[in-house]
Amino acid sequence: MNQIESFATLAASVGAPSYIRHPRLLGWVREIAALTQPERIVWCDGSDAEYDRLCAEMVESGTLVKLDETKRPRSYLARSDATDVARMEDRTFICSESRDDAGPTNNWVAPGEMRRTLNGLFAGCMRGRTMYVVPFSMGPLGSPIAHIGIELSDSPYVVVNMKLMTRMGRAVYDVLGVDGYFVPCVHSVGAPLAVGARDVAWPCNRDHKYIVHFPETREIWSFGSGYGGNALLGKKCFALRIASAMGRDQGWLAEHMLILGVTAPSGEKTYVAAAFPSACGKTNFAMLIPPPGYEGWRVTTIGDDIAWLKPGPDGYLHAINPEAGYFGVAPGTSYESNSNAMRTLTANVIFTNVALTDDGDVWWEGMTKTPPAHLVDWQGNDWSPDCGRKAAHPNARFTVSATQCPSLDPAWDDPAGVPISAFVFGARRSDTVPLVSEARTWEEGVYKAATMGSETTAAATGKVGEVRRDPFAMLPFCGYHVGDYFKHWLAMGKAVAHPPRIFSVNWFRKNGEGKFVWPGFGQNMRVLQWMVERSRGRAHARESEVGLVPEFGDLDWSGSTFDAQRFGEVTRLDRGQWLAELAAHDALFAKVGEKCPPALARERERLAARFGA
Ligand code: O2Y
Ligand code: MN
Repeated sequence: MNQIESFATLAASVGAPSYIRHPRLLGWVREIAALTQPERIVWCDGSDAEYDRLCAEMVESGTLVKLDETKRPRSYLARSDATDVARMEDRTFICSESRDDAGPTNNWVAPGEMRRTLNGLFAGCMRGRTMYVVPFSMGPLGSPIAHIGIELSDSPYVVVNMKLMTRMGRAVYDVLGVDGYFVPCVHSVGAPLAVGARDVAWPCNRDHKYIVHFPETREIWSFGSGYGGNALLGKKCFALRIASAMGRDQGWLAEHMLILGVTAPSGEKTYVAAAFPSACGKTNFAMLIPPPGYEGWRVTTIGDDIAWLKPGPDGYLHAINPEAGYFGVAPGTSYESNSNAMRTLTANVIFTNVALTDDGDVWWEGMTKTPPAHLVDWQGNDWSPDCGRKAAHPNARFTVSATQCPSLDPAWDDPAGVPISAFVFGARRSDTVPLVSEARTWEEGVYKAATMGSETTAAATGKVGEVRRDPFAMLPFCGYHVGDYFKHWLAMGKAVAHPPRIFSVNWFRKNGEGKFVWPGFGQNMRVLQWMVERSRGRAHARESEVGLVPEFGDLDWSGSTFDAQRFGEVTRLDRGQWLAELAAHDALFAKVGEKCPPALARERERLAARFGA
């Protein structure tokens, strides 16, 4: 806005509704519209009527299939382009001023060069399309832990997903006022529509995809993809990559963590935050149902993927779930594996890339033991059980509001967040890492989390069983130098009077026959109970090379037939495997380079000494 232009003229130039009083926002919308040249601008209010209207328009255009109203009320299926099915780490960039601030784990391009590339790609990219202005709060509206973003997108699929995944809508402008801070997020599917041309069901750009973050100016620009984490910019882009850099600067943490509450039969409540790499059953743990024998215990869900944690006045780290919905992976989800998730999905869901049944419902691998005799697969083709293809894409997703989750914690929307007593770091390891161990000190815990490695799955990378180092489960999500991130974590332990205890877990140990030994799922409650008790200074533990560990009798085995011999198999420490593990830690620290904090090198020496290395 130049000095003589009135606010009214500026607002009128972008068709803004009268409740928007933020000149900088209006100026930015005008600037992006001038660059991208949309046919119209729509200011989203987040209402149910708007959601229903956009879904109806997408059914009309072929982007969504309406599911059977009696089987799956108010629910839809989207089928994406076959080139646009997942987050793309190789197309994700951290464009800090200095390469050194992005560090060795991020793709870096100089901001000036990237801006030139983006200006070229975004010029006219919304021609023939609508640019939606999507206001959203990550976290409860007005919470001191929450932050606001505005996403400009030419995808109505993004708008309806953002409505389910975030606190999206008009009330955000009340929090923003006339000059409140917001993270600007620009998204285009990168497929301008020529006058009179017919659109495709899933527009995207097959040749150019860029998911770009400018951590200093806290901007996100995403081009070419309409899928998940690439396009719903509140999630991985804002709530992890940009927020992690904000947390470093402002003294808080943005983490790839679920948040759950454990209520004991006495009524005592403990909150736990847990980080797992993708494809390690995070949603199942967040919605855990205690097994028979645990009558009176309850696990409640605050979040299934991301946690923002700030020091609270009581000396605890307080966590919120910045999201308001779940973008969960569908394959493998069943009433056996996660009945809370299945019950969440009975209505008001957007499914992406699952299969369609003949009676207008959805199906995916693992949902039932016996597949239906006929389906339409995620690419719209006829499917039968013997056709040799998967019916649902392995990364098929559901988008659903958290409010539908039967295990939703009453404090999930509390602006003050919940006080965290324990951090849990878990990964997929068929050997080496025991079922559970507790760090003796904050530094030992940071070392455990920093050196975490997880075996890759077909769904994640195509390569199976390779151990990929994934510090804090943040490898694809840390928006700055990973060495500085370790340093920040070390400092956060001193920033609060009551830092959470830190634990490592591994549900995935295999025996000599390659079979999982630990039953997992609801049985993880036994380990969770021990961690909760430990964080309250109770349950027994013994010293081991990798920290404090339970003996068989330290876990509650009510209702279980799991015996001491199998417990030995999932807790055994093999010196040879740990020497190899230490070598892998050394390789990671060499990659992190000079910024790797000396405290971690000291922890490495202590660990090596305990193994007599
Ligand atoms: O592939 C995508 O776009 C989604 S990835 C995802 C979605 C929900 C929660 N976590 C993840 C992840 O990759 O960690
Ligand atoms: Mn995740």
